[in-house]
Amino acid sequence: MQRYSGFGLVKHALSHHENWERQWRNPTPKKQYDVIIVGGGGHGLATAYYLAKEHGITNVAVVEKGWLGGGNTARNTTIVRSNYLWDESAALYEHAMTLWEGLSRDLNYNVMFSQRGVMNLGHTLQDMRDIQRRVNANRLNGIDGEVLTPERIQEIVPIMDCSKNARYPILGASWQPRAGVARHDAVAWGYARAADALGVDLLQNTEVTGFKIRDGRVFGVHTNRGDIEAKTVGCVAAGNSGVLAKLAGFRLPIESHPLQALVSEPLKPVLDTVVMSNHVHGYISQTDKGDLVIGAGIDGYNGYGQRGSYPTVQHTLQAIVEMFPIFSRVRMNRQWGGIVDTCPDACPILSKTPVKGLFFNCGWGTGGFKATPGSGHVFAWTLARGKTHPLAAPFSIDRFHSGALVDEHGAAGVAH
Ligand code: FAD
Ligand code: PYC
Repeated sequence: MQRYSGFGLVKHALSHHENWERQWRNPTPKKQYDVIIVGGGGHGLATAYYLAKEHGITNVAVVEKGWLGGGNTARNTTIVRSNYLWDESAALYEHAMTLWEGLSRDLNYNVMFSQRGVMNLGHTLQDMRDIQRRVNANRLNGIDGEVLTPERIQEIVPIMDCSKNARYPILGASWQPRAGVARHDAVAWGYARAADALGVDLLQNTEVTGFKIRDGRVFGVHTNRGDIEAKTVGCVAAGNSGVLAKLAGFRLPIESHPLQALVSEPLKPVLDTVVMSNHVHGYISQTDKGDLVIGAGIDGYNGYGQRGSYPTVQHTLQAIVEMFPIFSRVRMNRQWGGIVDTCPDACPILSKTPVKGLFFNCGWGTGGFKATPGSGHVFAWTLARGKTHPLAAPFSIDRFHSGALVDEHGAAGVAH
């Protein structure tokens, strides 16, 4: 793996950004691999990295139709937390959290994981009961969390309107101090560089257009660059998972929706934590560059356009201004959308499928960025052994037949 000395950094700083080494190769697809990962977002790249690093499986291709990390990984608002209600999901997201805490060192790449705390506001008595219940559940699972009073919230976020005169007065909040944000692109690039260094082929501009299936077993994929064979295929394609399942001949209980976000013009540092309100319906943080990062819920219709509609933006900004009147004259710089794959219980699918050798990792909906290292870690284990990792077992497709759903709509919260 490339390591820069102090001299190397100075050389690159003075080079006018010329002659930088490529961070990963641009290989020609081989005819055959041991494992194919479909989707080069954070989850797919993490899966490939852990396959190589932890299971010694390096004859792996990540097949990406666009550029690495250009899907939801590039489009998300980077909130990382593990304060989920039920034991099954809390265990999975907390597994991810412990990996986040060592990720920059593990990848030798600064993913800028900033544990600045995440606050979920309560505005009604029912909100406060739900908050208390979830914080209790988190603490029983060894996950940090506390319930904040309005006075304490005001101390942490002095610029928020915590007065009793606010239209939606703040009655309290849950607070996870270890939660925070990370630099989304760096996560994709860090995993990509590390996977490439271990021998994984990262195939960009390569779209999977079908699966090679015989006698109920997968043995490869069709792509726009020719067929590639492998006895194990893992699909990690977020908003396109339903399309891929259809190509493989089955249906997933998934809806694909646009989810939007916005960033403002850069401001001086004014907000050093993450604030989310399910009830007023908006969330906000400030990047190290100074931009406010803002979002709320999905657009209600299904679609594959990475855009979203104006009324959702308007509603989101109204919510932010209710909580932060001080931002009423801040100008927005950019808006965009991603396509999120939502399941009926707001939980992911990490599962075998009706096709032998074909596995799906999807359904993370509006909240999968925080899971990236944990998802890759357990999915790599699953692909390497051909059986489901214990942390992934509750999230198999079978739950939609058995009825053993894990309802996390409360914790998925603001965006669902
Ligand atoms: P992606 O990064 O989308 O990667 C999937 C890849 O598959 C894509 O690059 C795509 O091009 C590729 N692909 C699809 N079809 C094919 C094909 N046929 N052949 C080859 N490649 C294919 N989560 C959080 O935890 N915190 C947040 O704050 C947060 N905010 C969000 C805000 C927005 C606006 C959005 C849209 C999402 C947000 N999320 C958040 C959700 C999060 O972004 C996703 O759950 C997560 O990034 C999914 O990662 P992924 O690697 O599975 O998907
Ligand atoms: O899962 O925390 C989250 C989240 C916030 C915004 C979008 N998703």
